[in-house]
Amino acid sequence: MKVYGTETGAATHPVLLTFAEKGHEPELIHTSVLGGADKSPENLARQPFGEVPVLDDDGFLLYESRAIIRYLDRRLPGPSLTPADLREFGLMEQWINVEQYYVSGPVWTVVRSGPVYDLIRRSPAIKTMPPAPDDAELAAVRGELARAFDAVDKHLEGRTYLAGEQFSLAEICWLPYLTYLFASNGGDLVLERPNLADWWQRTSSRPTWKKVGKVLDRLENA
Ligand SMILES: N[C@@H](CCC(=O)N[C@@H](CS)C(=O)NCC(=O)O)C(=O)O
Repeated sequence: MKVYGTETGAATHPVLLTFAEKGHEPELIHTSVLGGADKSPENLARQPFGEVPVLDDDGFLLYESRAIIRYLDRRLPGPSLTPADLREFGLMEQWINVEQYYVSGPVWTVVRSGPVYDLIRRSPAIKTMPPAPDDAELAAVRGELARAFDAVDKHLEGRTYLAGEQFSLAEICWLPYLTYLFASNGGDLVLERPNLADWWQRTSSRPTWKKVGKVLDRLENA
């Protein structure tokens, strides 16, 4: 199978991590976001919104990272990343939605204030990207993250993972954004919440994530 994306992309990471957790490795076709390849006619034919990742499974094309990981979990042999228990399944879906609606957007605003964006600013692509947030905007998004992280910290009391005892697709959705938050001077928001900090330690140290969770450190990688 092929994945169009970048090895440092927070939206490509869940797909790469799902492959790794299932014991597989896709062919990653580097589609440079900073180089504008995501907006190329070829990529727009695959992904009409001009984004990556896109999965190509023997000619069957699928986009949207959270759809791709659910597909892969059923498509690939290997350990299931979806709890069989109905309530645990519900919790997994709840926390995927919390990531999508309350976490990844604010995290990206924090990223725009930090060292990763200092690097991106040296790229010609910065013309098409929003500016760094001012102090008021940064404080507001940190407040939004604090609210979401208070909720997850409370939920993780007495639990190993977001859905219960099993590492699931919910962890796969959260890890990339928290990793970029740490790389952007926002790790204090995680570490000051004890249950979330323990969960972070448990999940970010997985060999699969250490292998695929590469943060942008060179413009050529993005
Ligand atoms: N909702 C999409 C978002 C994908 C996304 O934001 N991808 C980034 C790269 S990591 C991208 O394509 N950025 C280009 C852009 O924002 O125009 C998904 O989850 O697949």
